[in-house]
Amino acid sequence: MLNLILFGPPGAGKGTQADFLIEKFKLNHISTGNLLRRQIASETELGLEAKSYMDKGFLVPDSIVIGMIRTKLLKNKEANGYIFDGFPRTVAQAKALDELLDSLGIPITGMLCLIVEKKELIDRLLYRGITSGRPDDQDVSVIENRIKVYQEKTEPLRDYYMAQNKYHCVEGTGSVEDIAQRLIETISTI
Ligand code: B4P
Repeated sequence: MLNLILFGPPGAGKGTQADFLIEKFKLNHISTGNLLRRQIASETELGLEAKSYMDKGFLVPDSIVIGMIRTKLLKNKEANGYIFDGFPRTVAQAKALDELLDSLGIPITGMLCLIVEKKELIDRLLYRGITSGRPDDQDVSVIENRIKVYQEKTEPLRDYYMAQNKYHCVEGTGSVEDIAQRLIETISTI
């Protein structure tokens, strides 16, 4: 089973590359961003709470996100493997994921990190703000807050997965196809 985590700052191309890898390796896509946006669109209680954090560029509380992942994993036990996109984003989430996967007997194969510089991230997200209407992509100060939260809360996960020998990085600029090729080559070496 191939179980991958896509890692990187907001706008690094996690969702974009997940689409390629799902097609190539026939994996299940678990994107916490997409799951949360679905809850917001359905105007559920969870969605309304999540929106108040997301619109300001803050992380949604761990308890909400971990509960969503647990439900999703237990529903898809027969999958070929998973791509976790945008999860885990905190050390508490990484530990919860390890516990959950241990109980299901499915280890993480590796974490794939996309490296992109800050100006490029901001340009990409502002452009997506125009084309998609996503509220968290429309204001530079919200985007900068997301990048700051990433540096403070999410980057420490690099050490967590490095200690398990599971951390791999590729350059995240260039054409979407070239980056996908870099990821596929990295996966073949794991
Ligand atoms: P996410 O939905 O995960 O959004 P994201 O970090 O902005 O990345 P995404 O994957 O969507 O974008 P991508 O880089 O592919 O999270 C949104 C919010 O949800 C978070 O801020 C947080 O509030 C909440 N949340 C989600 N998960 C959470 C968790 N686990 N815990 C707590 N809170 C959580 O692409 C960005 C743009 O770049 C796209 O427009 C794309 O077309 C473009 N792009 C991609 N590759 C490119 C390339 N090579 N060249 C040029 N443009 C490119």
